[in-house]
Amino acid sequence: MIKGYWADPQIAFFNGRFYIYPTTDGIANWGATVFHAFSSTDLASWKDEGIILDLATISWGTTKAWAPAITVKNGTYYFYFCATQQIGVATSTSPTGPFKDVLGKPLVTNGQYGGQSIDPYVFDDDDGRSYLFFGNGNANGVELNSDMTSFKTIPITIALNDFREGSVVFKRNGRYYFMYSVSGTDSPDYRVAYATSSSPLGPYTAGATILQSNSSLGILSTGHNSVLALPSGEYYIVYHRWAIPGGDGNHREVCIDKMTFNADGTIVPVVPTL
Ligand code: FUB
Repeated sequence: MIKGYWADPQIAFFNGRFYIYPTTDGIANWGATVFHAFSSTDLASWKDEGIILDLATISWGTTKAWAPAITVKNGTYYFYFCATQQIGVATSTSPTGPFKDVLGKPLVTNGQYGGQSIDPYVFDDDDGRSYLFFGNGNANGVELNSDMTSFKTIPITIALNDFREGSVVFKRNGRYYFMYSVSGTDSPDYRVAYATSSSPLGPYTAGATILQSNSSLGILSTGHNSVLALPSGEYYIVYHRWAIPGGDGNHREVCIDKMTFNADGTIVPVVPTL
C-alpha cells in the first residue's frame, strides 16, 4: 500500500481522507524512534504526512516506537503509541499532528498487567463508550474514561487461543470481533485469528485463522492488522507481511485485501494477494 518498510498499520478515516499510522520499519531490533502518518483519498495513492510524533519529545521512552492506534473525540485526536514497551497517549487537533504526550508518563507501564505493554488498539462503541485493548502474550482490555487518558477499572485479561499481540476490535451486526496475531512477527507463520462475543470485553468464543502466509506466492508472515469498514458495507483488512523481495521480521510492508463474511457472520478466510 505504501512504499518502503512499514508495519503494524492502523487504518482510519477522518474528514473525507483515509489515514495509515504504521510502525517505521527496516531498523535493527525494531528500533524506530518516530511515527509518520500517510493519507489518501482513494486507498491507492498515499501521501507521507511526515513525522507526527518523535520520541525525542517523550520523557519516559526513547525507542521502540511501535504499533500506534488513533481515534477522535470532540475534535481532539488521541494517539496511543508504544515507547520502550510502554504505552502512552498523545493528542493533537489534527490527524497529522504534531502530537504531544498528554500524561508526561506512560498510561501503561512495562509489564504492568502481564506480558509486554505494547500494541494499543482503541475501539469506539456505538453507545459512546471507548475501550483500549493492548498486550503481547496477554490480551488486556479496559473501558476508557471520557477523558480518553485514564481507565474506568483495572484492565482485564481476555482469554484467546494462541494470542500473541496486535489486538483489534470491531463491531458488525451487534457482534464484537476480536482479531489478533499468532506466532511472532519474525516467524514466517505469523498470522491473524479472531474470536467473537456479544460484549466488547468478552468472554470471546474462538473463531478461526483468517489470514496466513501463502509460501507458493512468496507471501510470508501476514499479521498485525487493522480493519476498514466502508459505509457501503465493504470491509478491508490492512496488515503487514515480510517485504517482497528480501523481507524479514523487521523489513515489512503494508498490504490491503478485501475481507468478507459468511451469512452466519463468520469471517471468510482472506486470500492475501501480491
Ligand atoms: O513492529 C514492532 C512489533 O512487531 C509490534 O509491536 C508487534 O505487533 C510486531 O508486529
